[in-house]
Amino acid sequence: MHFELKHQDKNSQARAGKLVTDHGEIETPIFMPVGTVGSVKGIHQHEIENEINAQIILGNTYHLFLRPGTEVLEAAGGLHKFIDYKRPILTDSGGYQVYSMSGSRKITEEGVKFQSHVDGSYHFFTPERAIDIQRSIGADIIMAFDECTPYPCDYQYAKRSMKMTHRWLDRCFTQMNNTQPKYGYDQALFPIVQGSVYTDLRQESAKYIADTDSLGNAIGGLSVGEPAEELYAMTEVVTDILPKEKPRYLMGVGTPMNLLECIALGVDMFDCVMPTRNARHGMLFTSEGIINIKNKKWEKDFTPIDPNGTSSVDTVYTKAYLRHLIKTKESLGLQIASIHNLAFYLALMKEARKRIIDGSFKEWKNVMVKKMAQRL
Ligand code: PRF
Repeated sequence: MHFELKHQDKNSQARAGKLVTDHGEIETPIFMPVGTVGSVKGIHQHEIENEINAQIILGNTYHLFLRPGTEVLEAAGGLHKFIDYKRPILTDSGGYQVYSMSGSRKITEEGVKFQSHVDGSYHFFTPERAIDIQRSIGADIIMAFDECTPYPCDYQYAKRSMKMTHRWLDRCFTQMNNTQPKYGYDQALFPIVQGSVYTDLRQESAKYIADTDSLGNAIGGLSVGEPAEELYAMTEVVTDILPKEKPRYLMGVGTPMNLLECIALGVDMFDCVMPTRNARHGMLFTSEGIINIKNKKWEKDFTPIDPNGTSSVDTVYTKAYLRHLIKTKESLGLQIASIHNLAFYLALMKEARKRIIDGSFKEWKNVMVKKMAQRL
């Protein structure tokens, strides 16, 4: 895998680049739809590629380990073959899901003991184990095993946790060096910066991670309930330190506005459940603002879902029909809304990239963040 920095914006830290993997190229900035258990909820792989035009999707080690399990994934020949998806995949390490999903958990220097949210069974993840499982899944980009601190988090806890995440990172790299990819293509390990909302800890963590010979880096521990100003401030502290020639991935972020602001701070990659989760509740993101399609005002609105939208559902179906489908909890409604939101996120990234290259990113971004925050 390698990354080519194609263009650096003159008026912000925004960059346009190209990430080359054995499963194809990714033009950055990019948004990665979340396919937790090997499916982007409600959307066929065919639509992921052709309607949404995603270049990379995300899977979760925690979920895939619990179901279907590594035995099935290995027998299938890896996740790509199992789900019949030929483009790049990234897996998160479980370092976040064991905290957000599982019942009880106990963190020690060795690793994390946790209880499955599926059947209550107990499991133990270590940095080595997280690498082994990600070898079995076979994603192109795999993540280091970390602790994502909650918000708020006191300084001493954040500091101890960050230091442990760094020691866990060393163990992840050692395990990478002691093992081989299982399916004949490369896997790149991305380390994760932690440090909560403390500038000195974020700087220390970013320096530690900048000194590794990783092919890309991630920023974790944000978008966990802190105000947006803190998200931006910490992102900027970290992107100032992380090497320019490697891609930067901001984990679990965020709203369309968050994405544009963080692109301006030098972030290249994003993932978030928001476009799909909010779609299931009838919330649509558009270039003119946010629509709650369940609202009565759309009951007899027979205009297209989004006349400016890039996916076919945007112009084929009306707002009134989508409202009806969501109100009656039809699975087709969730599907159409999810395709719309994901296509919107991907089109936004594509436009951002074009604007970075032609020099109009900053002005465009400032207009867009205002428009997209409106409620229609
Ligand atoms: N660590 C990991 N995955 C994550 C996060 C993190 O800190 C976040 C933070 N918002 C989302 N996903 N491993």
